[in-house]
Amino acid sequence: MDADIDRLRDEILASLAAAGDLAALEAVRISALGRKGRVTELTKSLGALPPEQRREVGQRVNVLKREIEAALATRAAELEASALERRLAAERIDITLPARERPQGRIHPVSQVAEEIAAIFADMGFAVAEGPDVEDDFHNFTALNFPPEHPARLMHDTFFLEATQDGQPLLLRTHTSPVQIRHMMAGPPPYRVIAPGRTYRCDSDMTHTPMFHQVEGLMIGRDVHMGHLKGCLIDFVHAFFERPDIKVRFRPSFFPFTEPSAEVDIGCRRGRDELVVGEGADWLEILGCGMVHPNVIRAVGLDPEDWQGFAFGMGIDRVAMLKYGIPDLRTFFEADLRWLRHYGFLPLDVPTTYAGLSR
Ligand code: 2NM
Repeated sequence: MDADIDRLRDEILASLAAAGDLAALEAVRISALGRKGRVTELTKSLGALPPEQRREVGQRVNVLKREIEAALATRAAELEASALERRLAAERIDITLPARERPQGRIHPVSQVAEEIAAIFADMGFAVAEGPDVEDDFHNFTALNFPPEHPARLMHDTFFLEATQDGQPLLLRTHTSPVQIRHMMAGPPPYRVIAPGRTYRCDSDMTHTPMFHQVEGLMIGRDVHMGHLKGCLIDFVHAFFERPDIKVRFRPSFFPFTEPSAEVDIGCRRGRDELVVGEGADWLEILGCGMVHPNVIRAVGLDPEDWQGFAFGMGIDRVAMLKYGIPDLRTFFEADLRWLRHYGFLPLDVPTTYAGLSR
């Protein structure tokens, strides 16, 4: 009997050690300790033994039962631990890798520079205004004090559309000034806006494209004067080129919509085939400006004795080329992905004057 119990014990412990997973281990438990299990059957057979043996064998069977239970628990813990180990290995994530891929798209330098300019003027209290690309003669020319025979109105510069409105020819705006005219006619003064956007002129060579980008600004109040114009634009130039030491000069000029008018030059150095902004003894024109002409103030229904101010305009494409060293204007409009990956900006690097315009 003792030998039988020892053999049973060895067999059960061997199959228990051989169980490769929790399901196999459960099968071993049922075959040993289940209702029809071998140890259970052994317990049931004790009744057939003579009373003096029954007690001693009964104790040995109990010891066997507890030994098997303990071995089952140990093996179960082992199997659970190795199952967890395997799952952790299979589901491992390398958290040192970025969770998202770097964005592939790039912001075009024109968009980037327009955002930079808007951020600088936003700090000075200017809102952004927009208007239609298709304009009429009144908003693009007449309200801006262009005389009827002004050369800029001619077919040569302006794209006229075949479509008309109220018998008047429609055209593609030649500057963003009509946006400012619409802004002034839409609500009461004071005004402080910039108008960035596409503009069109029938001109195409090394340095001109038929569509280009402009940003204009307008500030109208009761006592806005030339000092405000100068301070505003000098601050802008320093902020935009991120160099407070750039030299700025105002040179008299002429525009139909401003009086007096000026052009703004910045200090630069012209090398063999390079142009460095902010050093050297040469000058480079970057924007036009002036005090808004009384005729323009009158055209939008205000009295120039009460309201006055300044306006300015500059080419976004041109200042983008200067700031980011892009040599050829025409490449801006070729939609060349290799060019865009080289000169473009990351979408998450939104320009602000406090975190840096360009990083
Ligand atoms: C420039 C230069 C000077 C200008 C004028 C106006 C308006 F609508 F207020 F009359 N907007 N922009 C202006 C003035 C534009 O571009 C070189």
